[in-house]
Amino acid sequence: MAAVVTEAMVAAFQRDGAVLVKGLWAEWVETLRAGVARNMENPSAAQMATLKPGEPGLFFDDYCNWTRIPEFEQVIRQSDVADVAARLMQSETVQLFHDHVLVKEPGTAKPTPWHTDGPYYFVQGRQTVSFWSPLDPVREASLRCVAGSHLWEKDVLPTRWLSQTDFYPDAGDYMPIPDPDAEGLRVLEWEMEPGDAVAFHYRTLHGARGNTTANRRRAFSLRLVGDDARYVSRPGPTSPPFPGHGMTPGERLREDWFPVLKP
Ligand SMILES: O=C(O)CCC(=O)C(=O)O
Repeated sequence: MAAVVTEAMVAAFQRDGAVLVKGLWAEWVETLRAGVARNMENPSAAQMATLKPGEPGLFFDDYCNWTRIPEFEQVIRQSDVADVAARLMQSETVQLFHDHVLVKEPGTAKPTPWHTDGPYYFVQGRQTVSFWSPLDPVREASLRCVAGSHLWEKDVLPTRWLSQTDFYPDAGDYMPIPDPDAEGLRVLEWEMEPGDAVAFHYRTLHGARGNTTANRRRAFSLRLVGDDARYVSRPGPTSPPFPGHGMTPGERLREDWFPVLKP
C-alpha cells in the first residue's frame, strides 16, 4: 500500500466519520487530471447545473463515468484505494458504487451546500466510504466535514442543491440541515496537496468552500461500499438513479454494475 493507513487513522475515521489520507493518489494525479479533462469535454447526460444565472464562476459536476473514461477505471482498479477503503471501513470486501467529478473554476464563490450523501443513495450500511481528492493544491477551497455526524440518529434532509427544494416528499422523516458554523459544531478541513484524499462516511455532513482563488479546484470523488452495504428503497428517484437496476431491498449491489474491487 503506497498510502499509509495507521491504526490512529482507522480510529479517527470510525470516530469522526472523516480522515485525511495523505498521498492516496499522489502517483495518479496526472491520470486523474487527464480523466477529468476528458470528462469535461464529454459530459454525461447526468451532468448537473450547480450555479444560478449570474452566479460567478463555473462549477462542473458529473458522475458515473468510469465505464467510458478509461483513466478513471485505471485508477479505480490499479491504485490501492480498495485496500485503503477496506482498512478504514474494517471490511473484507470493497465494492465500487460510483465516481464523481466536481470542478470549481477560479472565482466560483459559491460554497457547496452542507449535505450528507447517504439519503440520496439507494445503498446503506455502516461500511461506506467516499474519497474526495483535489487535483490542485487546496488552501482555502477545502472540503469541510462535521466530526461525528455519521453517528447522528436521524438522516439529514436531502435537498436539491440549486433550487434548495426537498429531494423526497416527506421532509418530516429527516433532521433539518444544521448550520455547523453558527451551531459551533466541530468542522474538520485540511490544506491538501494534489492526490491527497479526505475519506468520509456516506452519512457524514459535509460541504465545501467556494473557490475565490485564481486557481482551479478540480476534485475526483470515489464512492465505495463494504460488507454490510445493502440496497434500500427510497421514497423517490435517487441520485445517482441507475435506471433499470432491478435490485430489491436487502440485496447487495449487483456485481455486474458495481464491480467488487476486493478481494
Ligand atoms: O467538491 C465539492 O465541492 C463537494 C464534494 C462533495 O460533496 C462530495 O464529494 O460528496
